[in-house]
Amino acid sequence: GRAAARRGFSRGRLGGTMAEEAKKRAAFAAVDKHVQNNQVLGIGSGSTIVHAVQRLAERVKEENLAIVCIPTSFQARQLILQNGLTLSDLDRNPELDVAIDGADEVDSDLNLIKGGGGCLTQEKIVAGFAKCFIVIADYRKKSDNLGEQWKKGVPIEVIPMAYVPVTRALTKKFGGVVELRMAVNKAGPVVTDNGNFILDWKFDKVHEWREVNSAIKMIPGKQHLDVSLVVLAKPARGVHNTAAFTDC
Ligand code: ABF
Repeated sequence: GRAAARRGFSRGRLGGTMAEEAKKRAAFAAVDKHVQNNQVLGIGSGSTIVHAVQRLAERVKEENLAIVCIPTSFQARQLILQNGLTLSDLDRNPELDVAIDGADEVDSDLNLIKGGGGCLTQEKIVAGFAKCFIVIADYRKKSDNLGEQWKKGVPIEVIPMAYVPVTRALTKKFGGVVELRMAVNKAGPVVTDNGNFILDWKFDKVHEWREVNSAIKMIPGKQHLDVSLVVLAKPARGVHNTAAFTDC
């Protein structure tokens, strides 16, 4: 109903439009506040980043900015090229000024679930080499505890040969249910940009995320856990129910 639409949960046209508007406002605010001339920028993945890249392209054109972009996925690479921005890579630019990305959920301690879109490993690598990491999260992503908004679990990229033992190790240690992410047509598993699989860990309680993050990194065969414990310092900007968070 209307209340649901107001909260952005409606699947209808109104809800969709409101959600896009919220993403756009947060993305524009983030780019306007954090992007400056002569920067090397990491470009995240997902649907929010599309708005950020659009604003970036406008600013580059209007202000004649010299910006170099490092993609975090095939999608990000295409976005950079389609918007006429300068594409680079970590070989040429191993250090970034700012990485900008979306998130699936942000809790009140600013822990994030990322990787719903399946691009977590490259996103994390690119963010890891940036001096500053900006997360664009509109109001729908905000929750008191991880799992309240994002119901699909914590994505974990895994080397294909290891997905069964990693699944067992995860559930043994932390409980919950682990699912191998399947392609939409169910013909086979989703394969990431890196040729790996994705496990979605549906946890059944609130965890100490920092500990979980470190523990999962020690399981052989997994690539990354993206309960990105990039504990972000403070809300940088709130614009009409949207927020861009930063750890700069
Ligand atoms: C990426 O895109 C991911 O880490 C996250 O899963 C997703 C967010 O997508 P959207 O902006 O479409 O909500 O940042």
